[in-house]
Amino acid sequence: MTLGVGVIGTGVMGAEHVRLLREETAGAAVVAICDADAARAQQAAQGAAAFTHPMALISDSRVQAVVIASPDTTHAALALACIAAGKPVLCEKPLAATAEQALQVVAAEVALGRRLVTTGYMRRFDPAYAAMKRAAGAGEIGEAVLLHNTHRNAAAPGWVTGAMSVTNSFVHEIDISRWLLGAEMTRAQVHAAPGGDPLLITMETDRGQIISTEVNMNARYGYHVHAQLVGRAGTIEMAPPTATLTNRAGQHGHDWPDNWVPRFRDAYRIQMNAWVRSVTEGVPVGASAWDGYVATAIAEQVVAALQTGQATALHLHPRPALYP
Ligand code: ISE
Repeated sequence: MTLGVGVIGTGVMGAEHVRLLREETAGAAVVAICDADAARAQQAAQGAAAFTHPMALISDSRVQAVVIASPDTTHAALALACIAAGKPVLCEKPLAATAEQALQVVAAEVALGRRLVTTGYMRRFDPAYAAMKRAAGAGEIGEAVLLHNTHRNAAAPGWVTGAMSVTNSFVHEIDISRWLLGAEMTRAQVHAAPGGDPLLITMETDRGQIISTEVNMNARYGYHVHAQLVGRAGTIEMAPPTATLTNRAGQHGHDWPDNWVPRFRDAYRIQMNAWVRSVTEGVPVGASAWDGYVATAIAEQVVAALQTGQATALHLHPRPALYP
């Protein structure tokens, strides 16, 4: 069986998801594309149906499942529309622009009684993060007590405004830290360099672990994501994200990618294949709507902590039984 997928948005991530579905995903076909710009939608569609209104794509009978890759502020309403239409959806992170909107998505799934939403926290499918989780789970470094994260963008994308270094970038560390450590965040404090970038964010978990994260939107030299997990009996960290090392001009080293697409290419591919399989088999995979809510809710409270500079207790809505 081939799953008919409709993709909403043809920006950086929409284009990559379409490419993955067409070239590197088993069991799926792109049957529809939506972009507010009709010419862009038409061009990306390459013969598939082209829409300028996302609701038209979601209700089209050829579309069996949906990928949302439109701007962050549109995610929650579109995810809600997919749930109302009974269609599985891979929604780019963040799930919503506010915790309140994310909770509405959770509530809609709870009312339906089953999970249709996967939130695209693709780092869960990254081979390096997965290896770190496996090693920590197997007790190879003893009890994990600290996690150091580095999240550097070469340059802030043009659409980054206000607190988006937290709500659009740091949300990844919220999600991957919970996933790696198997814990929830309980406290956060934010230190900002003059001008507000970079940020150094510390969080504590309900298991007493400490997480430090540098979020840097203008590192200049390239896109650099790194994590090191510190256990009582050792550490495990990511190796440089390239297959080769170069000697040239008196220097030894590797190149850095420009942005997250090449760095997380494997993660996006593995995520897309796992999602298509999960839809076909009816078994949810990846970050849930609940995980999407948690990341956005904590990000919102971290933005408040950024204003005060104080250590702040973090709170979550009670977890519904649908998300064990
Ligand atoms: C972007 O939206 C992403 O999701 C990337 O993974 C992240 O590294 C980047 O900072 C975000 O702006």
